[in-house]
Formats: sequence, C-alpha cells, structure tokens
Amino acid sequence: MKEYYNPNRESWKELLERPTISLKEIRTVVQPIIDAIIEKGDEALTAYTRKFDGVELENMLVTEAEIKGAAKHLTTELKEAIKVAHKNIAKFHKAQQIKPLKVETMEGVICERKSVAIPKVGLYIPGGSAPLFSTVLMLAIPAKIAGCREIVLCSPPNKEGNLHPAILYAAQLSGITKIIKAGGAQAIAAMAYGTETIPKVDKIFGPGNQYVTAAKQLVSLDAVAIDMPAGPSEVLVYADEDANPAFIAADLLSQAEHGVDSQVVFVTINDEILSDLQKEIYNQLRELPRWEIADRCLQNSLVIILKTEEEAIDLINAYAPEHLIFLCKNAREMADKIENAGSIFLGYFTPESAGDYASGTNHTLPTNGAARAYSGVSLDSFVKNITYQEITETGLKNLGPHVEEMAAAESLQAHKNAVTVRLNSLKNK
Ligand code: HSO
Ligand code: ZN
Repeated sequence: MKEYYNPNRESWKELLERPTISLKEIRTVVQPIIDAIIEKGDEALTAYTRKFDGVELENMLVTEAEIKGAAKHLTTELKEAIKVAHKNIAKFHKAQQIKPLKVETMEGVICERKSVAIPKVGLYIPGGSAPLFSTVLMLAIPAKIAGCREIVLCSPPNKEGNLHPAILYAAQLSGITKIIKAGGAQAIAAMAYGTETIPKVDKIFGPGNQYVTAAKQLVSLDAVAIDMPAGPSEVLVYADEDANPAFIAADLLSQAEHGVDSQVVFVTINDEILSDLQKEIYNQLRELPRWEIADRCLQNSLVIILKTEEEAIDLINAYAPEHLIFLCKNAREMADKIENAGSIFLGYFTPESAGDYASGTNHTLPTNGAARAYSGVSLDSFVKNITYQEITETGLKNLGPHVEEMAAAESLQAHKNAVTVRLNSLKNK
C-alpha cells in the first residue's frame, strides 16, 4: 500500500481519483450484440451463449426440477445461513415501506402520494469465479416486497450448462421462478428489449463486468431504466489507536479479494499502528486462496495519515466511499459528520462482510464517487411514487382564480380556460 503523510488539501482530488475506465471501446463491441438481440431474439441469445459461455443449451429457462433440486447440493449450514440472511434482509427492507400520504393543502384541495411497484424488473447475477448468490437476495427480496409483478433473473451458465445451486436456492427462497441461463451484454439486451423467452422489463438491476455495465448504459438511453452507475467496489477504513490491527487488515483484505481493480483506502491520525498493520496484512494475505488478486489490488491502494479527526472527515467526504468502516471509539459521532458514503459500518465489531451478506442492509451501493448524489439499492429502487389530486367544488372556488391568474401570465389561455369553464358552470348552479 502506498503511504501518504499529511497530504495537503490541494492534492486530495488527484490522490483520491479512481482509475478511469473508458467504456467507449467496449460500447463498440456491445452495440452489435444489442442489435442482434433486437433483431433475432432467442436465436441470437443462444448463439452468444454458445460463443461466450461455451455451452449449447437445449433450454435456457431453468426448469422447476432444477430449482427444486438445488437444495440437495448445499450443506445444511449454508442453507441455514442463507435463510438467516433472507430473514434479516426482508425485515429491514419491509420496514422501508412508506405509508401513502394525503394532505389537504387548502380547503377542498386534496393531494396524495402513493408508492406503486415497478411492474417488470430484471435482475442480473454475474457468474464467474465467485458466484455472488448473496446478490440474488439483495435484489430479489426488495423486488418481492415492493410487489413487482414480473421478476426475471438472468445469470450465465457454466460449461455444463448449469447455474450454481446456491444462486438457484437463494432465488427459490426469495420466490423467483423465472430464471434464465444467459449472461453478458446479450442478457441485458434481452431483458431490455424482450425475446420470445424473456419478457421486456422496465428496470434492470445488478452488477457485472465491463460489458454488462456498458450494455446497461446503452439500453438505458433507449428502452429501460437501470439501478445505478456501476464501477469497481470500494472500502475506506478509518481506525483509531485502539483498533485491533488484525481487524483492520481483515477488512481491507475482504475488499481487496473482490478484484484487482477494487479500491482500498486506509485513513488514520495515528501512525503507530502502521507497522503492526503491515505485519497483519502480510500474515493474513498469505493464507487467502485469492491472495494473488488481493495482493495486486493492495499495490494500488492507499494509506493516508492525517493530523486531526476533522481533516479525516473532510477527506472521507471528498472521497465519497461506497463502504465506510469506522473502527474507532467515537464511530457514531464521526458518522454523524459524514455526508457522502454508500453504507457506513460503526465500531470495532461491525465488519463490512456482515452487510455484504446478512445483517439486513443492501450491498448494492454507489461506487466511483456516486455516493455524493446516489443511494444504494433499497425498496425505493423498486417503486415509483405516483401523486394524485382531487378537488371539490369548494376547492376549485378557492384555488381556481389563482391558477387562472398564473396561466394568463404565462400566456397559456387554454390552461386558464380549463378552470374558467368549470368556475362558470358553478356560477350557473
Ligand atoms: N462487497 C460487495 C458485495 C459482496 N461481497 C457480495 C461479498 N459478496 C459489494 O458491495
Ligand atoms: Zn464484499
């Protein structure tokens, strides 16, 4: 990790810059895939699965028997763990439901707001070396609670033409039945435009590689909404003098093992822990099955030593981390001063892993500084808020003249008339 002692404020922006990933070139690869799906539907999808996933599928739709059969491939302990996670995530997301709002703004003028589920949503779950079945829970549970009426899940098959049983088990537990063996840009295009097998959805959720991200961006220009701009995952850990170096190292490494492009930042005002921390990182890293990935990631990561807590808060707000861990006594006090972060972990016994899997919060969070303006996925991401109004005769008498006045001032006579004809009808009564 590269160490920076008291970097001056002018240098922060450059120091904290994430590597820019240009999706420009990738878009030129992805656009023809999208076009082929629009034109040829399932036929193109099957051909891309053959080409990119190296498997000839007879049926891309996962059968009921496959879904039911998944549980027997998992240990009792893992199934139990997934159930606990499911329960906590469901509990936290259920509590996010907002009650319908009804306000009489003036006598006879009633304004309302109610959240209504997005009818059709598509969930994308990447395959690859670490099958992220936890992401199934993070997306499927709020979609179900919101009441989305059609939920389709796409994930790339392995060489044998199967999905990982934990992905199927988590989907089944969450009540998802339409699961499709398709991945990459082609799966995103299929959900955006629809094929014979895959329904066209209104919004697409989920992480993915650069091709998936580029495809999501491209289809969002035209056909469909997407959850958020996605980039490599990040953590910023802040620790005080009482933090256990083993805890700090473990938290940094848990982020680093995600990928070589993961962003890991450590901030402290106490440089005495650094030598113990280095030793801990080295010892723990050696034992990790994914040590090569974590090691490469750490080479690009930062240790920043500052003078005061206030400075640390300012730096964290400037960075706007996806995950922020406070391993310090006054974690709550520090957290109250944070205005930019995706999700905050408070105190020595709150590892990010808890939120990644099972505490209840969502792990789909804004990266790449997007936390300045975006929230992570939550129940809100699966609903829209529709407003309603109803005006009584008295209400129109109260409000109408003001609307007429404003409409006339904007030179919009027809707007004014829509009120005038009604007020006139009331005069004749
Ligand atoms: N840290 C990842 C989520 C994850 N971690 C899934 C393990 N599995 C992005 O928030
Ligand atoms: Zn993680």
